[in-house]
Amino acid sequence: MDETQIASILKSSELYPIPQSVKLSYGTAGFRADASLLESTVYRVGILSSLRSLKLNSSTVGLMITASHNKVSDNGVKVSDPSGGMLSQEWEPFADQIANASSPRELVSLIKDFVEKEEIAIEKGGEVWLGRDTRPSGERLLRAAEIGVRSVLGSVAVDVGVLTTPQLHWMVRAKNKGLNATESDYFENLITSFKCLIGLIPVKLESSKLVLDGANGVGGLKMEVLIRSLSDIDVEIRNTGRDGGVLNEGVGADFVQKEKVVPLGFGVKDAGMRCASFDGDADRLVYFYIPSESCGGDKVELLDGDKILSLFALFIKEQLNIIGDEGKKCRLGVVQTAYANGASTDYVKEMGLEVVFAKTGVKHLHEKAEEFDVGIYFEANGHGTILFAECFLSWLVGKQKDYSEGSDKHNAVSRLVALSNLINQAVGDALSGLLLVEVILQHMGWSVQKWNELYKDLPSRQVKVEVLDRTAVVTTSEETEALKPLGIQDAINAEIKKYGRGRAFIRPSGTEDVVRVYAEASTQEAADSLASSVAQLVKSFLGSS
Ligand code: NG1
Ligand code: ZN
Repeated sequence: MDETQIASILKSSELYPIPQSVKLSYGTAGFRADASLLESTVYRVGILSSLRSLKLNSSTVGLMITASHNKVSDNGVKVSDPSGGMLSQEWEPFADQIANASSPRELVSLIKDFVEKEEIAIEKGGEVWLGRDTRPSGERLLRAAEIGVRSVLGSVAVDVGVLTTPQLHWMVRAKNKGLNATESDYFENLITSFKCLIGLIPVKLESSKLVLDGANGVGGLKMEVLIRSLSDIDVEIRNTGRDGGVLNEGVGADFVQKEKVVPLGFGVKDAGMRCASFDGDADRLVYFYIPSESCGGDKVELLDGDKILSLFALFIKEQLNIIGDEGKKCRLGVVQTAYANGASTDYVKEMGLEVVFAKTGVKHLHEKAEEFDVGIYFEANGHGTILFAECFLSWLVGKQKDYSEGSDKHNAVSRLVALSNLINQAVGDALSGLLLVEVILQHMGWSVQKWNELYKDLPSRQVKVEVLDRTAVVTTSEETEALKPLGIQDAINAEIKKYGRGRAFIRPSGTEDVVRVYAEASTQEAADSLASSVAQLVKSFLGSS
């Protein structure tokens, strides 16, 4: 790094002093904190993104400003690698170091060492695309990111506007593959592949209306644009954020999945209707319906990420079976986390699929799904997608030419090819996931209730406990056992033993300052009670904040 470059970083970093008393870490999904604390972090992630681009031959890197399902006063920043996937985990320690560097001099010294170690030719100039969700703090943070990117001299920052997280990842991936990569190309791709799948439905019935909860975030707004071009789907969108509702407050996929109650704007008048919720940046999707017998109650029947995964697995398996012996050779696998409902795991295993487990956080699931010809991954919270291996996809495209048009095998192969285009291959995407669910339900001729009958969820409960120091909880690599604090796992095991089909675990959140508790048991009362006694244990071992 020459003197001009050093001077550039020293000068710009003076604008973004690090706030006192924050220690940030690049967790499950980048950095997250109260928005007022984040300017210096976002500025520094801007620098990191330029370096990442330079390291990879000036490929385009994405920088997304969002705190997803967290409250509106929070914000966050995460990086998309040129592949459209999450930032390589090898760079996370560097992200932590620079985010916490206490002075401009220390920052420069860390960057200098890293550039040398990674042999980054800093003179060439990188390219970073910057996206943000609808949070009011987004614009200010985006300016900080731009300054960070440009402080690496010769690097270009492109503001691609207000987007969902998966849109940015998709655009970055497309750009680096040399494909058309604007937001309209993203929509065009969804529209074409959705229409193709609709056209391949054997017996088309009239489909009923879907009611969507947009979490008062960016997803509902983008969905409004998308449905203008789609005639085979009837969607009513609520909680668009235009009617005074607050982002993620009493609405959205995280709220519905965790609380299992109706979001604001929904009620008994919607009983029996097929409903769906996005989260704040539209990378999570869950479905639900209000049972008619609830008579004014606010409980919902939830169809979470596990149920979406099961529906996708069933449909893909059906197409592979139609292709016959050659189709059956495809390695179709499923990736879940410890939060997956035990009943869903049993269901996919009974279908004959391989199931593997990954640590919480999509980056871990994504990596494992890449090992299959077709890998389906979902977190119970509704974040997931389907990955097609390049060689399997080329095989499918070849088969499209071999089979005669209109034959069952040709249709099955064409469905899989269209599906691979519809589903976002970069990250979980609520918009593309929703379109895929809708077309599969139409294909099967199923109502949401019929889909829900695939299997019955084991009752579960998730709670979070605020503690003095969540890093005091250390788990095994599968996150199902706590190694620290010493003795807590034995105490948890003793609680679990008291319940039929009991299962419980704790782990520190990577996105919030809490310890999460998950419990499953044969009845809801038992799951609630197990969760609450494990939460008590967490409080007594760690002390509550
Ligand atoms: P943390 O806060 O680390 O539990 C949450 C979700 C993850 C993932 C990230 C990113 C749960 C239990 N955890 O992580 O699955 O989606 O947020 O948004 O839902
Ligand atoms: Zn999200």
